[in-house]
Amino acid sequence: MREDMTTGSKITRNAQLNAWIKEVAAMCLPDNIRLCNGSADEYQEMLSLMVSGKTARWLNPEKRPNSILVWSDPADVARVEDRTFICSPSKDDAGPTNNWAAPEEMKQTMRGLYAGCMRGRTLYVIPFSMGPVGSPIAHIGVELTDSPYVVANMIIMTRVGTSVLDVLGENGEFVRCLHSVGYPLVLADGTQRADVSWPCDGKQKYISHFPESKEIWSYGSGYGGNALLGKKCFALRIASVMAREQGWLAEHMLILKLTNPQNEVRYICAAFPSACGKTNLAMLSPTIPGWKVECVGDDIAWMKFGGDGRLYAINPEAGFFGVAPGTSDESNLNAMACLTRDSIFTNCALTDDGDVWWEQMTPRLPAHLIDWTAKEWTPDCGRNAAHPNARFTTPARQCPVIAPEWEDPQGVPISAVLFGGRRAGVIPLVTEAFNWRHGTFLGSIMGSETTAAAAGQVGTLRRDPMAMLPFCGYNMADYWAHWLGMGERSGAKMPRIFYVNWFRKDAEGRFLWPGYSENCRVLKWIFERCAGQAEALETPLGLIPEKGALDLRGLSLAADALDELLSVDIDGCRMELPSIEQYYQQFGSRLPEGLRHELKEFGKRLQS
Ligand code: GTP
Ligand code: SPV
Ligand code: MN
Repeated sequence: MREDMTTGSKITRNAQLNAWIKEVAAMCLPDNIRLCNGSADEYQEMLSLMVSGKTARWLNPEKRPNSILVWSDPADVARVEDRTFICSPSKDDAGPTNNWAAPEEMKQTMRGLYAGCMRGRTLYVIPFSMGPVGSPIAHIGVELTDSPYVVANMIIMTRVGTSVLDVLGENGEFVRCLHSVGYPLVLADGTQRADVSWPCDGKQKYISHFPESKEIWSYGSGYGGNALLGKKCFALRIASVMAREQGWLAEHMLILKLTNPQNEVRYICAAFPSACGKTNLAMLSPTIPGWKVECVGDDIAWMKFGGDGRLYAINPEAGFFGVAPGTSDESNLNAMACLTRDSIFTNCALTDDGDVWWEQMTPRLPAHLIDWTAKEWTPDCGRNAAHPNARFTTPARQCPVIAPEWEDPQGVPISAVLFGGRRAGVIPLVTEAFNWRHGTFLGSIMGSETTAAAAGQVGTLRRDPMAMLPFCGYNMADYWAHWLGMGERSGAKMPRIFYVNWFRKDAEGRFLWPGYSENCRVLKWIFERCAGQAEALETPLGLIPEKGALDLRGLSLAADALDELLSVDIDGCRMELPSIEQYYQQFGSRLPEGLRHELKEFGKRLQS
């Protein structure tokens, strides 16, 4: 099948794929082309290649068997939202919340950057499935990349291999994902240069999406969502466009399975912005006896209607690319258990005995470390040892609480959808929407304080509708209309919608709610609401738990904390009305009438 390794003319059975590989090879000029099969041997080979190329180091095999630590270029540590573009034919189709460029102009610019950008390197062809191979909810992509780090991460995060090419067959459709770190080893004038441990383009980065042709072109970064193109680029930005065209949902949501002491099961999705607690909630260890949480997915949910009119969700990914800092036996024992072996650590610190460390990992600070910038670190040095967006990549199957049905090609039926963000004030611990349309409204006005998951300032409040602000591949107002339309289509069979906030603070700036495992108390109330059991109180914002409806047995909360957690700050809501109106205004006539109506009703409820 591999007749011509340098031009890629017959590398697979799929003629379109072969032609595309050939075209990219002619532009990027790699020394070799390699078709990846996703095997264990290939994964090991990529790790060894990274270690010999000084991109990675092996961790102590007695501490973390078969695991590596990678340090990136300090200028390439997170998603670059200001370099992310939605190149739809018209600017209005990208909408006011996305960066836009005309497709052909962008392609022309990027062709200039891609020209010869893989000189001296290997072009890896990664056929991957988002979702169980062959599932009716799954979709196929092919990433072309010059980064072994990307290959290894994609093998963990997606299903890579020949079985994908079998499903693709001779004529199958796939999303084209082109990626280059943008660091050729032979320059245009023919001079050679040595590789560096984390190749990237320090000056230019582009993460471009072409929704019409369903293509992704990424250049200049090797990090996370900028480079692992199956994740945010495909599974959210491009998939959100596909979902709208085809009548389903592609969302930035975890999926969890909740079982009560009577062995009844409910599946719940939750959309929180980046670094706002999805991985933690997805694997939570409940503190209420008899309740169980199992994980189906921790970052992305694809939901399609089943024959019964309900929404069924799959996790399109196969691994976790999780935030390391803050992860500990205390906060997320199950994530820690995933990480005991066969994992990739990026921008974590190195201990003297060859293990990894990050902030809050252990109750006691290590006396000495090498930090993520390869400098000596001691507790008094005044710097973080790990980058705040340091990440682990680990196979989902290593999670001790992975749900047995996590790879069910049919997906799991969703009973509730949660929205949430970091809100120091105003928003209560939990609020239930009156109905789907009101829930869509709550999702659309969701705000959150920014985190280190994206380059830029941390801790400023921004609206992040449905946690999709950086991930919606088309006009946000049209996306809301799609949400409303989905609800009209399936009515009462749609999941109930809730708005949660683990991050409310007191006057001294301390979290009012213990969070983490204790969030199971809120999950229990949600479960019971879905079963028509727990009591709720009507407020202008929505339905909040009746006093006593929240199971707080065994939890010691400060005396007035609960009152504050379960109160709607009416004045605070009133003060936000103008900013919501202003926010909506930028969408002009594209704003769905249903949301305009909800905002009006909200205003009225706040007056009375
Ligand atoms: P992405 O992978 O970027 O999409 O992030 P995520 O939403 O999966 O966030 P994650 O679960 O990794 O949590 C990020 C940080 O939020 C953690 O380091 C915790 O410090 C913090 N966090 C998570 N859950 C809670 C909670 O219930 N309460 C508080 N106070 N902090 C939390
Ligand atoms: C996020 O930022 O929401 C992530 C990490 O899950 S990344 O893959 O870099 O997008
Ligand atoms: Mn995420």
